[in-house]
Amino acid sequence: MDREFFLKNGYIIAPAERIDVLEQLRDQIFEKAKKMVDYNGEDATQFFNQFHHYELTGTQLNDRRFELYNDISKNLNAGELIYQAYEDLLTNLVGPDILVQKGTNLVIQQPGDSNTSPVHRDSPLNSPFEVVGWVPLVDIYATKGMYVLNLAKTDKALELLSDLDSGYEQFQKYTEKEGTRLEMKFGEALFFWPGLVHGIPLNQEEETRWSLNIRYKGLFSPVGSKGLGEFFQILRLSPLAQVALEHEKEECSK
Ligand SMILES: O=C(O)CCC(=O)C(=O)O
Ligand SMILES: [Fe+2]
Repeated sequence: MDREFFLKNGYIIAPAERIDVLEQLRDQIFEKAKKMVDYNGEDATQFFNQFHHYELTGTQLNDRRFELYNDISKNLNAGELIYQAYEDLLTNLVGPDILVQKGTNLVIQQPGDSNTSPVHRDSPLNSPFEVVGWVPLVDIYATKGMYVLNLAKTDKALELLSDLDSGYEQFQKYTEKEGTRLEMKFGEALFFWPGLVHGIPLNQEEETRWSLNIRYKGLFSPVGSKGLGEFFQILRLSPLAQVALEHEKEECSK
């Protein structure tokens, strides 16, 4: 992992260490998704990119997306698979005792859909000790993806936001202008510090974006508003932590 790049920018874009695991996850999502509409083909990429031709919007789309979210999180175990696909990088970033977000979010951003995430930061609210994994299931370019401010630009944007009169407008304009527009191939994932400012442009391409986002954090790092139990679960333990936790359980039950 390019440590220097992450330290400077607060994010990193990395190719999968195990593309086969990511392809397996994408193909399983595709198998579930194609049953929700009338598609009999075998091309996951084409299906995702051209999904807007089914003209699903509003609650119709939301209901299907929610069903898929449940499937992806529980049955496909996406948190584990994404970890396996980027294992060295994530262990480097987070350490050996790792929690994973229980639910893996799925975003389906169709061309022209103005229902996008506004410019925001995930932390504060979420713990600054989390890393966000943003994992597209299709290629990302121009307005099909997301824009992200690096650490220095995030500081500048927050300065603008602190002006109570025109703060949010300036903040939004600055982010749209200065943000790095993501250019990513399927197989690459973005990992970012949740304090970074990021936002979603109106998708003006002729393809739909399908992407996952999920959070990882160290077991022994401070929690935000979303803690272990409700929002996170244990993914990996160091041998020491495993012994210690089992021993603690025994002590409690004495
Ligand atoms: O992909 C999106 O539309 C939103 C992503 C986001 O804000 C996040 O993953 O924190
Ligand atoms: Fe976000």
